[in-house]
Amino acid sequence: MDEKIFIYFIGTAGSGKTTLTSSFKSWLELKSLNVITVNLDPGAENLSYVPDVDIRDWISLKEIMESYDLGPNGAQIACADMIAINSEDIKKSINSFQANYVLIDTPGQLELFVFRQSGKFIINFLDKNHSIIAYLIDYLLAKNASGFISQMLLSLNTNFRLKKPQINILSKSDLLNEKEKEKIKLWSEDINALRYAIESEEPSVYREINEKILQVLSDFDNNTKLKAVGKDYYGIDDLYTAIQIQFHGGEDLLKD
Ligand SMILES: Nc1nc2c(ncn2[C@@H]2O[C@H](COP(=O)(O)OP(=O)(O)O)[C@@H](O)[C@H]2O)c(=O)[nH]1
Ligand SMILES: [Mg+2]
Repeated sequence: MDEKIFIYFIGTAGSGKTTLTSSFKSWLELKSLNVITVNLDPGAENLSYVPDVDIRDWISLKEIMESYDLGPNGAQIACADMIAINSEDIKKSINSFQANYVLIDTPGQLELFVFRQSGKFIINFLDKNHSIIAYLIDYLLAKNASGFISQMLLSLNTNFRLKKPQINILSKSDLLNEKEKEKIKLWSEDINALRYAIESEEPSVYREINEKILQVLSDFDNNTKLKAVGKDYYGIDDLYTAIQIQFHGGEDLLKD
């Protein structure tokens, strides 16, 4: 079967997108599955994997800075918009590979891909129906209830913008102790536990706004359940299973 599934790793800067792209690729290869990687970050400097398709072959952050006399932030924005201009070439290059899984590492800053037009455009252009978002939440930003809630809102915002199936992932979970990991997972599964935590953290004067936000999260609770991943392939099998359930009704493509 050579139908491709496109998996986009999205998250705030430093949330672990590149690292997870790399470890998911080697995990799939260990299982003898066909996988390719695509780097869509024009500003990437040191990648921990060798991309099969690389946006840097078409766009150079340095050249854009020099040609248009832009600083690094302006150039990142211009480069992000140029991803769409190169979409035809990117698609051709991806289609020249036989692969079941296409892992796509997105630009460092989430807003460059999620809030601008080019991200949504390229996802639908490459494959409207077989795309899934692996949304990474940095454990460091989710350790208290207020941080956790804002990360969840950002995840919902991504879902609202891109309108694709989405799996929420707690990244770098090897840096959390079991108690912390369980606490964060509980918040993602039990809105009352989250309500209790935010009420203990913030003065009651904020209760009304907090309650409204909790209501939004609770209404979209299919999107909040977290899968924890970390070093040494921790949690990767759960991530793989969640993707299989989305596209193959749980059928396992593992050959061994
Ligand atoms: N301990 C640990 N560190 C990680 C993990 N994933 C990423 N990191 C570190 O977090 C930093 C940012 O990761 P990176 O993949 O470049 O994030 P990106 O900006 O989202 O692509 C790097 O120093 C990584 O080594 C993980 O699962 N465990
Ligand atoms: Mg990266």
